[in-house]
Amino acid sequence: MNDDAKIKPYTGPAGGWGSVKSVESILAREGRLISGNALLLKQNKPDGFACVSCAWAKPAKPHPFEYCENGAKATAWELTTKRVTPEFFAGHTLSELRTWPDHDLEEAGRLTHPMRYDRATDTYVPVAWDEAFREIGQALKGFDPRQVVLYASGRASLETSYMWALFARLYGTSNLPDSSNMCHESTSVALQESIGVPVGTVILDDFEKTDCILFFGQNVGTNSPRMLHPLQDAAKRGVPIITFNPLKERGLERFTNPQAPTEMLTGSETSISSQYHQLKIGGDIAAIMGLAKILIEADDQARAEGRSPVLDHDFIAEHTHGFEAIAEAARQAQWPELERRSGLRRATLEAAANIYARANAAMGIYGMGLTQHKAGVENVQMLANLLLLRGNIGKPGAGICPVRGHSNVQGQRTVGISEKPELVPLDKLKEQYGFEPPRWKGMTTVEVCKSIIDGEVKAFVALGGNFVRAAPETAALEEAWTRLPLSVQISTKLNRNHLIPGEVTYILPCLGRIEIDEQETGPQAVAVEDSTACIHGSKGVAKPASPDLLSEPRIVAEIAKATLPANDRVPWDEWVADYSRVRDAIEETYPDNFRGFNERMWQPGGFHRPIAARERIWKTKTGKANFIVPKSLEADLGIAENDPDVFQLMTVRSNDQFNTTVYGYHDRFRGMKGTRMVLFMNRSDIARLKLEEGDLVMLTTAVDDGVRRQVSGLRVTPYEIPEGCCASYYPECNLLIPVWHHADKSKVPAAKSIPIRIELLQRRQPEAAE
Ligand SMILES: Nc1nc2c(c(=O)[nH]1)N[C@H]1C(S)=C(S)[C@@H](COP(=O)(O)OP(=O)(O)OC[C@H]3O[C@@H](n4cnc5c(=O)[nH]c(N)nc54)[C@H](O)[C@@H]3O)O[C@H]1N2
Ligand SMILES: Nc1nc2c(c(=O)[nH]1)N[C@H]1C(S)=C(S)[C@@H](COP(=O)(O)OP(=O)(O)OC[C@H]3O[C@@H](n4cnc5c(=O)[nH]c(N)nc54)[C@H](O)[C@@H]3O)O[C@H]1N2
Ligand SMILES: [Mo]
Repeated sequence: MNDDAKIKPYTGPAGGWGSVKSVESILAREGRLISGNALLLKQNKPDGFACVSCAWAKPAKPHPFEYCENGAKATAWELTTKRVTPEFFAGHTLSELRTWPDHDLEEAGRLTHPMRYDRATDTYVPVAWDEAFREIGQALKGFDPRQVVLYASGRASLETSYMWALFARLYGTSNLPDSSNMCHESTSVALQESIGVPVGTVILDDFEKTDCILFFGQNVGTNSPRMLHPLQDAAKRGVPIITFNPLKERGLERFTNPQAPTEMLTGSETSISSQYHQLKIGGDIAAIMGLAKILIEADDQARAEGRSPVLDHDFIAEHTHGFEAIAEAARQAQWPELERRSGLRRATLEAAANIYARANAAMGIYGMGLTQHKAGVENVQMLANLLLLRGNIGKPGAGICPVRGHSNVQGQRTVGISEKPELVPLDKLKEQYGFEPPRWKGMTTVEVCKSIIDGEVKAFVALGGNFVRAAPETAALEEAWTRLPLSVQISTKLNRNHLIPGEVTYILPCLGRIEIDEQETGPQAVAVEDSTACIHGSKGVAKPASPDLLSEPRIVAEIAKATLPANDRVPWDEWVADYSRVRDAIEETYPDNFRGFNERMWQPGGFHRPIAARERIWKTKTGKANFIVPKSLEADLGIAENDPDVFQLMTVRSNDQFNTTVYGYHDRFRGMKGTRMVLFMNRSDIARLKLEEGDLVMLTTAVDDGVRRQVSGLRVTPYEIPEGCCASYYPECNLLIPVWHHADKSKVPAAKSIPIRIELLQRRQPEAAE
């Protein structure tokens, strides 16, 4: 913990002056106060670049400053004037760098030169690009493609992602896990079964037409702050916003728009949530079943009495399958169990159900609070059930809205990065490029972790990300990583994964999306797909961090050329010279989604690819939207059930990080300053365990599989969170997640419900609690 750590409740709104100050301090720290400010004006603009932070939609008529506090931080972080050069590496062994905190690694600046690990000196040494490509290609040729993993973090553009997935299949592997496997894969699996599309159905326009928003398990003020604008507009129109979240999240309570001068001057705030329900971790299925029970029983009664129904029976009859089964499950569910599992009272759920029952068009918004559980898929399907009961899919102002994470994570799946062959038009690829693509199922992230730990993976090539830090089972994974024959990281900044070398290890530094990408035919643009399936162009505007950097498409093409036999139907060099030709190829593979790609990506607001469920076309096995009865009312069955000393731990993000990238040690909205090593607990749990605020504790995972997993030195911090639940930060707590602790159906690590025990390590120091 930093000496100046301070923990005090935060009393301001989300946004506001705190947000402006926070942006200015990071711009100053990264040496970018003046030029960074000018570049921010280009963020999320038709002639500018798409923010590298979250995947929230960009409006067609952007605000003058279409960025948020965290988008601005992400920009400043990428545009930093600091550099990690070959001299930097010469001066620091990996053993030394491993003692640095994550924050300091990335804070060291942008990577400038391709590097290869030298075991004799325990340092990275520079390598020429062509030599690196030749050696990597040579090594890949010698492996069984089934033992090679091509990981992608969700930031790379549609063009790069298409080339990456094509390279994998030409090479002969389906092992294409991406960050989505740790994130919204529960959504992709759940919604495909429920409504026949793997993505959300809501677009920005729907926010203007909705009259009820149900908000589950997403921390909008921190993780998708630009979404506060449509939420604020809706709240101002009087639209009820009903939030279900174990933690009181400031962005869901109050917001002052930092870009509205009068709001800033007068300090006026908008209340966001009209109802805020602090349910138990993993209590969503029970809570939503409770809502469904209230609606279904009220509907039974209304119909028996000849009053107008509560449910949309025309929609149910014409468009859905399985209504009777879900209705019966809801009628059978017992209130004592629903209350115990959700942690909410029946009266509370009635208050929410009353609002929902009156809305003509309602939407359900959610994030990692639903997806990262053992029953993450069932969580999402239960929300879909609730929406279907009143016909809330496929009409204006209604729909389901998973808030995606990385800025192109949804798009990567659209253009073929998937370990599931059935989701990719393999016959089309075969015809287009004249080869036989592999048809076997590739590994997900957790399967990759297991295989690395078991020593079965020969090579791991990463298109961005920080896999060892983001994945579960950190200790075993790091240890096994050192035996990987080949580890290649395509990256912009130094991170933990670079410090865990395999037998042969390369860092290949690339341009970021904000930088000008000059190729043979001139500066290139790329495209990304946001959370609402809207695709738009992005042009780099900043001078590259180093003349030695290559673009991601170029790096992918060079690795492919060095690995694969020549195939004149795959014009790697022509694609790199002119990315619009990659877009032509994407259009040829996916004509329905990408018709007129090169022109339409520059339309104001971009273009929406068609989402069948929006049109009430159901591409499911039954040909209808499916009500799906959850197997249990508990999202994390068996955890912390019978032992009061076992707690459910959720691992969340602070307002000063982007995933494993730690910008700083503050979490303004949660009142934390100077430390991330905290454990948020309910006051009565603190008292019951005879702990005190400021005590340092150790957490151990409460499972019995012969592995000891622990994190030490977390500071006990009282917080508004239900009893039996606690919260701490990701990635520090990833050490606690067993690799087998994941969503049953989607394999997303269950990072929001880790069973743990808490032990006192050290009594509070008198000054620590000030
Ligand atoms: N600034 C910033 N922006 C980001 C990111 C970042 O790290 N920093 N990461 C990006 C990425 S990749 C992603 S996926 C998104 C993540 O954005 P979020 O989905 O907001 O992810 P988390 O921070 O993990 O927070 C999850 C929320 O779920 C709540 N929660 C936990 N358990 C439960 C539960 O059982 N039920 C319910 N109802 N709620 C629960 C938590 O209290 C918390 O508010 O953000 C993206 N945007
Ligand atoms: N316990 C716990 N674990 C979690 C989660 C959780 O909530 N709790 N969340 C999960 C989720 S939702 C996600 S999405 C994953 C995130 O997992 P990842 O996507 O693997 O991790 P990031 O931290 O986003 O990756 C950061 C690194 O990406 C590189 N990078 C940044 N920009 C670029 C670029 O433009 N190009 C390239 N090539 N590289 C770039 C930088 O080197 C940086 O160090 O973590 C998951 N892990
Ligand atoms: Mo994510």
